[in-house]
Amino acid sequence: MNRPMTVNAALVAEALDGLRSDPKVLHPKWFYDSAGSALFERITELPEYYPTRTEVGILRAHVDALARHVPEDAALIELGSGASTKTRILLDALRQIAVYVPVDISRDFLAGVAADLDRHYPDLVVAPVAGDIMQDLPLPEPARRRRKVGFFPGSTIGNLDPAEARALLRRARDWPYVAAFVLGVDLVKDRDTLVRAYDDRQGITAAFNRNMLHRLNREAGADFDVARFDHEARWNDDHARIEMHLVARAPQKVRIGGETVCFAPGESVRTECSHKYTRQTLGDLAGAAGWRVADMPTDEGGLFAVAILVP
Ligand code: AVJ
Repeated sequence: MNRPMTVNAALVAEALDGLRSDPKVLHPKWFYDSAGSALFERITELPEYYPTRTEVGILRAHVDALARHVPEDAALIELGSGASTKTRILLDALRQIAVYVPVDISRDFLAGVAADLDRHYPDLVVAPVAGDIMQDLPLPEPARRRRKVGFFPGSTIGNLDPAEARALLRRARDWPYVAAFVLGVDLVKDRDTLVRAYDDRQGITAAFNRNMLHRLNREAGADFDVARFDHEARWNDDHARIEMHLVARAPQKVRIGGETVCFAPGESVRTECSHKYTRQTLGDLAGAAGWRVADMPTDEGGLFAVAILVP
């Protein structure tokens, strides 16, 4: 007999809230179960998805420009650290970093990353913090009295709406002894390049998007007929963002949390926004949070930028 499923109550509540809103939305944080995280790793290697490889290239080519803004004996605080792959570019080049604070929602994942970093960087103090980067998290003791540099790569700030992005940068600006903030941002460019980056030919991004509905079926007791939802990546010019949608091909009645959610034919649920910036809009965002853009190196193609913000 199948074990009764343990329902993820937070997921049920938040999903119902989003599915009752108009337009229907779901939060992108729910993408990242183990299946979703594995699909995202595959996305980063897709030919159409340029951000990851482009940002790594910029970090490698401009690490000296970064070094000028990292004080001696600094604490590097990374938001949404994940596998800390890009961080190693900084840790290898910037010997002045004495403390590394990876902040991530997954406690288990952090433990693995911290243990691995301890082995590779014996002189580095690694002080992981498990938590939601949208909350005001307490900084660990080894970082408190040190000069701090924030690191938020990947253009993950693009997932936040402007008010949330401003609030996150403002919280970092209020860190005691903050010296700089290194921020990966995807830049506004031609619509086709942007849409292709979120709707690849192999359908990996479509599978990543649909996995959200599989997760709701697995963990929230929903009964989405996932195959009857089409993946769509749309450029929203008014908000300068790519939106990922799952579009109902036919009328759908979905049971979740003891309620019924109805989709009309063609109706979508928006699962993610990825805001894109220009030098001007990034400068406006940084300025509104108390920062100044000291430098903003890009790749030769001008696809992506690493903004170095200073107080
Ligand atoms: C990890 C949030 C930066 O917005 O580009 C990739 C996630 N979504 N392909 C992004 C994502 C579809 C990615 N971030």
